Amino acid sequence: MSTLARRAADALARIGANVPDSGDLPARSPITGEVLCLVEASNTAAVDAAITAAHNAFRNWRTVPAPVRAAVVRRLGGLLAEHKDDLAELVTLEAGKITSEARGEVQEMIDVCEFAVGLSRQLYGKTMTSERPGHRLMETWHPLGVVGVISAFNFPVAVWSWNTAIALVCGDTVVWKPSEATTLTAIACTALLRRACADEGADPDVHQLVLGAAPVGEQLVEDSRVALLSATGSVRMGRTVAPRVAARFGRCLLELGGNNGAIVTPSADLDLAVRGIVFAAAGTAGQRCTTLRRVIVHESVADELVERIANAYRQLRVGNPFDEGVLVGPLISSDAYAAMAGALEKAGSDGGELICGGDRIDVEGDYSFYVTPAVVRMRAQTSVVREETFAPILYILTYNDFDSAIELHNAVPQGLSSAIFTTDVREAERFIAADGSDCGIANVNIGTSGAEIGGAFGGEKETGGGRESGSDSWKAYMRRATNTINYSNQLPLAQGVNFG
Ligand code: UN1
Repeated sequence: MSTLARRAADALARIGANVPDSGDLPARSPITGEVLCLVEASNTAAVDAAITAAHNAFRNWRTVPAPVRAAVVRRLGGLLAEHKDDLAELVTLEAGKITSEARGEVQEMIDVCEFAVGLSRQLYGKTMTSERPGHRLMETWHPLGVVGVISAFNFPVAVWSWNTAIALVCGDTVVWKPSEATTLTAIACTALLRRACADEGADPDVHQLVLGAAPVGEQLVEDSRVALLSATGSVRMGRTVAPRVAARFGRCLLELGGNNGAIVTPSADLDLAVRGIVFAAAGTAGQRCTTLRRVIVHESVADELVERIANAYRQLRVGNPFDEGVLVGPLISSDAYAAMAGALEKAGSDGGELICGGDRIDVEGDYSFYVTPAVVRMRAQTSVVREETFAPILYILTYNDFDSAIELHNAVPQGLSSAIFTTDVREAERFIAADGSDCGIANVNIGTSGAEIGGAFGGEKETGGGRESGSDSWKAYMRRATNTINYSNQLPLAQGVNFG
């Protein structure tokens, strides 16, 4: 067994999960490109059985009071805190994140569990005044059913927890299909949740794990017992999923691509802007959906900003994500590297000037893909800049009047996250106003990534319109009933209708 395979097996064993050893799905590590172990994929019958089990479990789970359901989520949060390092180790092994970011991802899970526990006593419905005497009008929120969760490799555990912690307190049951690239973290999370259910005397069937490639997800898409499909991934995936779920009148919650921009104005605190930009653009090797991909900077400060970013980039250590001091780990696959190289070439032929980075470097041999984060100065927002390339490429564009900066910012098909760096209150307010950023997340003086769980997370346009995690995102996981109660002995009709 190699060192990495041993680390994975040990972390799984400490968590109390079975260590997989056979099957046709290779669990790989992007750190070296090696196969850590083989995992069994779910065949059609297994996916069907998982949906059936979740569907059956729902019948009882929906009647358990929400604060009682929350006990499972509270326990899950406790187990996650206890196994934070073990789960973070698996996240680093499978997704290639540096340790601090992997731990941050697990912290995000712990936070969302806490949030969901509080939420379990706040699934509020409104009471409205009725137009009829002796009547009360109100709304109640009820569990929806089975929630299918399709998640991506880059947040292999946090995105599952945003969905699952909230869905469980809402009274739904869950069938999870993680990315094929991150099956071990999924096995680990499932083991912890099963333990939480056992400790709290809850039915473990409320959560089901299914593993495999796209056809497994398609089964969730097509099965009318899946009431809500919450899918995180590419715009291309969303385009196939959304119409198929809509065709059976199911619900979708989509978190698709981002192409996040930051405007830097002449009044910006450049020290702060540089730090915010570098973390958002190069962190996680550019593989967050919230990664900063475009900077739109005022001409008067553009040269200075670019020089400072390039200086900071030259100091970023790229390498094995377990190594102390490394800030940028590997890309997930050879395809990711090919996409990055292709985009850089296209940007070059569009007249872009490569300021720094973009090189593949040998860290752990031929089967792993490490790159130096790239900065490219563009003369115009050409098609390659309007696309999301899931790699660390930061395009720099310039502007000379603020309205055109906002126009340029919004002139991409995606609408997830955005930021402005300014000390001018008018610019800051305008950026977050109705005619400012058109994104689901609009920040002032912080970067585009690293959102807290307390807010609703998601975006507009091709990002898909879904909202997960905090605020009132829970409403997507429940159905609303409007109730009119007549406590009089008359039967007045609404709108003054008289019927004999
Ligand atoms: C994602 O990349 O899919 O805001 C999610 C952030 C993280 C979540 C990113 N809290 O960057």
